[in-house]
Amino acid sequence: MTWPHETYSKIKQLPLEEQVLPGTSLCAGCGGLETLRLAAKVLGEKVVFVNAAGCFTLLAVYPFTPFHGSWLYTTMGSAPAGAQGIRDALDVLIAKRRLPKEEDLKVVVLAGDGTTYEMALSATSAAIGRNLDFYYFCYDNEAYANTGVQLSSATPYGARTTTSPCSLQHPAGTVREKKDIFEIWRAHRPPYIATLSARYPLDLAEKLARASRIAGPKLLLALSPCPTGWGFDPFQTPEVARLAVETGLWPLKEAVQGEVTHTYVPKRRPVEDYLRLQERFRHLFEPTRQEAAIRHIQDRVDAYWSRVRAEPPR
Ligand SMILES: Cc1ncc(C[n+]2csc(CCOP(=O)(O)OP(=O)(O)O)c2C)c(N)n1
Ligand code: SF4
Repeated sequence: MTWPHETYSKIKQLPLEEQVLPGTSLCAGCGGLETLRLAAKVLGEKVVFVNAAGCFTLLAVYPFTPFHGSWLYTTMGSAPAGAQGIRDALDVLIAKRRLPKEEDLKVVVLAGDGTTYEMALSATSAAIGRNLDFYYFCYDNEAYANTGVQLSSATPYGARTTTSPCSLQHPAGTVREKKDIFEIWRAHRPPYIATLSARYPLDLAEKLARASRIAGPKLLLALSPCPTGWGFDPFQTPEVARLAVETGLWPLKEAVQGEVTHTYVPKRRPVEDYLRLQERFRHLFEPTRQEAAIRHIQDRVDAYWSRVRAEPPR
């Protein structure tokens, strides 16, 4: 089955106008920035970003930002509360006719995985519970990157971080599994959740367009290859992003009112093709190949896609 594209089916349909202008101090080849750039094109100009501390802090150097829209900086745990305050203020201004409805803004939390999977999770849960009308855009680089690439709950099995190095006691590096934030959000029954990849821009744009038509809490979870933290050359960002999807490690999917659809089903290359490109997994191959760890990662991906094939939509 092919996923129907209602708004974006050709690259030339993507908005030409840039909402995130060049000239930020993020690293060259930052996959998160590319994902945000594409998402912002669809969101348009009338946006206020509520940015939790992280790499994207570097997007703005007061009083300048690369955005056409507005930007508010918050602590890691309080971005959803910041979004609530802005949403309430906008609603009050509209109700009092001090702001025309056409000038309403989309309220978008912008946060890394440390914030999303951990520090702001209870605030996010509460915001979803209050049915806050906001977007939550997570650039998931699978670590606390901005402070030195430490382990987060989004770090995948087998990856090395500065706080989970591979050692004699832990030859595979991280042996915790990545937290399933998609399912944690889905358990709250928000109206819209999607995973994104910058390497699949039409899939990404279509999901942003769908989210824009839905009121309430919306999660947009973007895998964000990080040359600095993952250890690959910046020119390889598109290839790393592509292989995450083609190996089946990063499923592209959405959940509308809780019902999951896989928006692209890859033929599935071996996970090794993806792992081998990155320094954070190098110890799985050198100096000796860690067959059990590589097999473990492959088995988990195989099991995931077997479940997808077996299960009817929920
Ligand atoms: C409560 C709190 N603890 C620690 C910090 C220091 N700090 C600033 S950015 C950051 C990393 C954020 O990680 P993540 O959300 O994954 O975003 P990334 O750095 O990957 O962009 C940390 C720990 C902080 N700002 N607030
Ligand atoms: S550390 Fe990684 S996520 Fe952060 S700006 Fe650099 S490339 Fe992007």
